[in-house]
Amino acid sequence: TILADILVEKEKEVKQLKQNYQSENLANNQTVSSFYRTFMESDQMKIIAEIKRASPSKGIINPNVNPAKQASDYQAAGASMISVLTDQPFFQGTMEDLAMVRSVVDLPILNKDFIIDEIQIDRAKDYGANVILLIAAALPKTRLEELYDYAIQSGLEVLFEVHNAAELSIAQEIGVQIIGVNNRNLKTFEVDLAITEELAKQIDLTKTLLISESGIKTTADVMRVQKAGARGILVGETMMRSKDLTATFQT
Ligand code: IGP
Repeated sequence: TILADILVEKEKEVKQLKQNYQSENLANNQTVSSFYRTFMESDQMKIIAEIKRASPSKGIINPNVNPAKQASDYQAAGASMISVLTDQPFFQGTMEDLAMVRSVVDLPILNKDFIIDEIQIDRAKDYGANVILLIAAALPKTRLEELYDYAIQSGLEVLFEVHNAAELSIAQEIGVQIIGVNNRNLKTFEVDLAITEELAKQIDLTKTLLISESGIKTTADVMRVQKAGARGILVGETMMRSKDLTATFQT
């Protein structure tokens, strides 16, 4: 599967990092508002806008994007958080993209990557991220729990991504505060917003922040996941292709 292929490359990247990477603070670590709290306190649907040049499912989306410009446009249009995809082999992202975004926005930033080791969490923080992604499908539960605890202890928040009931149970056993339901199956690339509807029924939405991720394109899509209980949406492709972000945000 594609996820397995990505993880093989990640193992190599982490091995390199362990040899070469010295953790140091590279960003001005400004205080930003808490992702969990700002989203829980609002009754308006909040948008996490993603910097995504390419993806295995869609190929090239917007290769020449200037991440700093795109991020400040997202902020101006009303984004509540910026997601920066930093995986290079499959998504054409870099950690430098994250650093550039950090230098222009004061919103919380999500480092979107396939995290399998603590060193990637150190690096995310060093480059100015406030939130990391952990993907339930990528690792065994014990390892997810270790990485979750490590990120929280490092002062980061965690968006914990699930796609089915078994993965949701793992999230609940770990006790995560923020759950991202990925509507896209990372194995087949099939997108179905019903995944958000199904899993939301099994989540205590008074305590857990629910984010619906992937495949959100229209006002109807937004209304649908909002009705299911999502307080936020993570949107990549539609934002990257938008010619008028203010209009896209209004939908
Ligand atoms: C955004 P979309 O369909 O709006 O471009 O999706 C985001 O949800 C997607 O990029 C994503 C992702 C991931 C990418 C969700 N989970 C995990 C890489 C890894």
